[in-house]
Amino acid sequence: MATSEELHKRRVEAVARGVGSTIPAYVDRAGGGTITDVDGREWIDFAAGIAVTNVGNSAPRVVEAVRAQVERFTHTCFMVAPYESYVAVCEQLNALTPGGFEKRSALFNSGAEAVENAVKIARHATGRPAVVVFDHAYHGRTNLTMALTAKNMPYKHRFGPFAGEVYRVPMSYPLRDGGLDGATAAARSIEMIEKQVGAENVAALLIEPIQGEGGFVVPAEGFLPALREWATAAGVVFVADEIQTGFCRTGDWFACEHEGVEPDLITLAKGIAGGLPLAAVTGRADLMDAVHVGGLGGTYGGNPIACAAALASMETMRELDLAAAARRIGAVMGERLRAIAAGDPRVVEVRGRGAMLAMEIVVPGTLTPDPAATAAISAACHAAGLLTLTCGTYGNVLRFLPPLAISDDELGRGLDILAAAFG
Ligand code: PLZ
Repeated sequence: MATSEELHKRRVEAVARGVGSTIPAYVDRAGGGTITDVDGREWIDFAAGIAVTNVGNSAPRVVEAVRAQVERFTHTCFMVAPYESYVAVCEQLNALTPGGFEKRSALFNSGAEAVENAVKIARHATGRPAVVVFDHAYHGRTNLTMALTAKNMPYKHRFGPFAGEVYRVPMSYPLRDGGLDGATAAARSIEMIEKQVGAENVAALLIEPIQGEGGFVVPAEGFLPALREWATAAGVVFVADEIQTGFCRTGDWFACEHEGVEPDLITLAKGIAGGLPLAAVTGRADLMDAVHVGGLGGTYGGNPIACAAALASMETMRELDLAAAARRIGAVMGERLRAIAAGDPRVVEVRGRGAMLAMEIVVPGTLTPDPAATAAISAACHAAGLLTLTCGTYGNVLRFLPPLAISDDELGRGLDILAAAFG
């Protein structure tokens, strides 16, 4: 077998430079909470492919379901010749997502595609043009979703012009907004919408209940409910982007449940199908069904292999109670992260929920972000066998997203490596 170094040389000659990788090692196999490269080196996985393999890599039920489906048929296109698994995934999403009202779902391939479709549906149903998003938001890399995403580098730089009718308002970010309470932070954002856009022009308010790429920003309590309440009164479609927070990651099936928020539409992807590409928009039947027949779709959306994987993933989450696992991981990890923070003044905050935790890194005694220190700590983890990711508008957040199927032993070893990387 080729070595990671050899593969890297081939990659540089063959793969476009614009596609980056966190580590220069090439995967041979992965399972549970460990990734092994072609040279036999191991990493404890605190990335889960960016919050995707919540059930673990090659989870047994997923492998079995995919194998069985591949043998029956690989693709007919649901828009041409439909099949049961697509319907079954939609039934499950309608039942699992928050909101006791009647729902419908539609399936797509990627998170960005789900977000694009949620905006299409909200615009179509309301007849309004504007979309409101937040500082630090991340919603994807397609043209519309780049417009919805806040951060220039690396996502938007020189890729414009971007789609119009996108308006950005402040996020509740307690560490950096002077600790505004949720209601006050929401009032500030709402006033900006009303004065600068006009509520009657707004089709959708789109928000990540805990921001992912933007820095694992957890809004102050009451922020999401206040926005939800305003959207209802204003006839604005409240869209929760749960692409990173969904499927047990935060200790509930969906992060909105934490404060009892019921979105009109939810965008889903990542954890939905144990690593196979699948995404969805789930929401109020009246909104979803407003769109004319044939108005939504795509060749691969709800591919049968991805649907089989999704059904097996959701079954695994239920069977192993992975929401409880996320809470357990959060308790163990949170304690260790707070201990590290207590002994290192660069860590200004430990935040997150369940198995979605982060540390924000600053110049000690200030709120000045320190992306160089963040990158150095992350690199030390990689060198010592722990796969960590960074995020944040300022590149100064270390984030931890282990598979929810990680073993106690792997989790403990990973946290030991992390503690050592802080020195
Ligand atoms: N919405 C909340 O987290 C994807 C992006 C990685 P896609 N986040 C990882 C990268 O650098 O491209 C994401 C998300 C939220 C939307 C998306 C987009 O999902 O499946 O990557 O299109």
